[in-house]
Amino acid sequence: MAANRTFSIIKPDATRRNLTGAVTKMLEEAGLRVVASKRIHMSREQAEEFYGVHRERPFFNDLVTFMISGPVVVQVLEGENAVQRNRDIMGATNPANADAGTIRKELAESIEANSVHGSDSDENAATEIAFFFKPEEIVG
Ligand code: RTP
Ligand code: MG
Repeated sequence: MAANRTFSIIKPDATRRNLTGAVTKMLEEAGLRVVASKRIHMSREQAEEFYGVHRERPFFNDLVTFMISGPVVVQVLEGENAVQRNRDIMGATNPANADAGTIRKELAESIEANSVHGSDSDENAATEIAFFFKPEEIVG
């Protein structure tokens, strides 16, 4: 399987607890390489657009408010089966259900403050990468 890319966000609960390095270390140890990274503070409009697919979900407003509650680190990750590899190391959405050794089990606070986002398909990865990065900002 050829190396490919996915998109990751280190969420505000993790940046607030100074866990950017800890999360990145777990991603790297899972075989992913950070080929683009920047720390940003999303606007409400940006977060609403990014999570547009969840607009009708009951948790949408809380999720957007959480995602703009502090800085995040947006990253492009490269590796074999990058999307699935990242989902595997992230663990289940709710840290209570996540497997031992996953980022969410080891580091997350709650189903909302769950430390990381990761694209769920190659198609969404491409869309999400383009939402935050220009091609020249990604150095493979
Ligand atoms: P993500 O998109 O962030 O990688 O996480 P995911 O696929 O595991 O979860 P998803 O269903 O796409 O939900 C997106 C984010 O919304 C928050 N959430 N809150 N309060 C709740 O019941 C609830 N459910 C989901 C989480 O921050 C989740 O990552
Ligand atoms: Mg999702």
